[in-house]
Amino acid sequence: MARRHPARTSRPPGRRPLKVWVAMGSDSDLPVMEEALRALAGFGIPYEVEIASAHRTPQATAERARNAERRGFGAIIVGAGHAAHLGGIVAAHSTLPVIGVPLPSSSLQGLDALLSTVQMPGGVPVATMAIGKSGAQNAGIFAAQILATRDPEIRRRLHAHKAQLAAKVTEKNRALREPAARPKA
Ligand code: AIR
Repeated sequence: MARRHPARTSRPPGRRPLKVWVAMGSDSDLPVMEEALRALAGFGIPYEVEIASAHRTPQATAERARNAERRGFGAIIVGAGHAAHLGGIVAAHSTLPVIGVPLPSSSLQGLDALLSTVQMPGGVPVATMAIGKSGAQNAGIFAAQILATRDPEIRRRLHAHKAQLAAKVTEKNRALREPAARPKA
C-alpha cells in the first residue's frame, strides 16, 4: 500500500491538484528519497510513495506506470540505486514527465545509477537529477515546477522558495561582515 500525503491547498473548490507518484527501488532508498517528499510537502503537493522495483517487481511496476495518468498523477519521481532501470521502465510505460534520482547505494556510490538513469535512448526521456540527497530535493522542486505551469498557487510557493534561498545568503553575508552575529560553532 502506498504512503499518501494529502494536498495543502487554498485553491478554489472543484479544482483537484495533480498528485506526484514517488517510486523507489527499495525501502532502503527511503532515507534519501525523504528529501523529495519533504520538498513536495513544502509546496503543498499531494504525493503517493511506494516501492516499485524494475527488477524485482517488473510487471507491477509497469502496470503502476501505465495507470499513473488515470490515477491523477501529473509527474513521476523515481529513485533507484545500482543498475537503476526504474526511470527507463516507468518512462517506457507512461507519457507523464519522469524525474530520475540516482541513488548512491552500491559500491560505485551512484555513478552506476546515474549512467543507467541518464543515458536513455532518443524518444524516451528521463529528467535526471544529481546523485543522492540534493538530487532527491531537486526532484521534488522540479516536479513542483512542472505542476506550477497549471497551478498559480504552486507558482506562488516557488517564488517564495526562491526568495527564501536569497534571504539565507543575505543573512550569511551579514554574519560574515559582523562576526558577533555569526552563529557559535
Ligand atoms: N534496486 C532494486 N531493484 C532494482 C534496483 N536497481 C536498487 C534499489 C536500491 C538497491 O537496489 O533502488 O538502491 C539495493 O536494494 P536493497 O533492497 O538490496 O537494499
